[in-house]
Amino acid sequence: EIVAHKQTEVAARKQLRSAADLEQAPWFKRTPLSLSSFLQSPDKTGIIAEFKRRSPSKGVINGKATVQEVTTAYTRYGASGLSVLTDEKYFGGSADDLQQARTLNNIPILRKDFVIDEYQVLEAKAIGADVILLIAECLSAAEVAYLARFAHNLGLEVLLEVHSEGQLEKVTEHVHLVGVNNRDLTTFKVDFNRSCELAPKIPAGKCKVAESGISDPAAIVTLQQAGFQGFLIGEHFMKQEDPPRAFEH
Ligand code: IGP
Repeated sequence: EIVAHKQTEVAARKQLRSAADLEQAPWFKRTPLSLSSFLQSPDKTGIIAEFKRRSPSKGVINGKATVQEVTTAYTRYGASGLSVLTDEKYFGGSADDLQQARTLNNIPILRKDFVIDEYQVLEAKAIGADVILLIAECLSAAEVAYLARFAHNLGLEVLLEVHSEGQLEKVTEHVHLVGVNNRDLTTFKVDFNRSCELAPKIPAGKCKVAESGISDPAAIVTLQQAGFQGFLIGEHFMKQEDPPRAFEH
């Protein structure tokens, strides 16, 4: 269902702005930052902090905080990277949110969306993203391989999200980071053990990222011991009365 919606959305966006036009965007010439290097930097937290207004599982998480105030606070408090939802229909995000974040922050930014077409990869580069997300659940092994190579050739890093051991077969040489989503995309259930179980099975040399449902420092320590270098956190920060303050605790 999501894939069908994205196909329609991409077709409409192509009409508004051609791929050739995206390549003329000022950000297109920028050299992207490497999220995998930032995650390994000892003076950073390993946290990839997400700007997320709402989600299909939780409804509205925060309808009033602005992308400007939240992302600059995330950066100030030591995030290793930012994740900005650009999906409008399910998450209330936009490409413009990511561009705003890019203008104000000099750390890697992940374009959080359901990428199914190379047009969205060009768009990611044009709006100033450094990393794209590919979701194994939504793509065949051949599609992952093709889109990952395409992104890599543009200098973007690729985070491949998996939820089961079988999906690890879709990891290719152009996938730089592997994310284990603790949340099942169909039932929305969060299971921490998922990350710990899959961690040892992730191919060597890939940066490991644990995703979803993380809200306390103890969980981060456990995940670190399991071999994770990155921790993707959205809701816990966004649901605070004052998300910019969340990092102080
Ligand atoms: C963040 P949380 O539970 O901290 O808000 O999770 C992130 O992992 C989640 O937003 C996410 C997501 C996705 C969103 C993981 N994979 C794929 C959209 C699409």
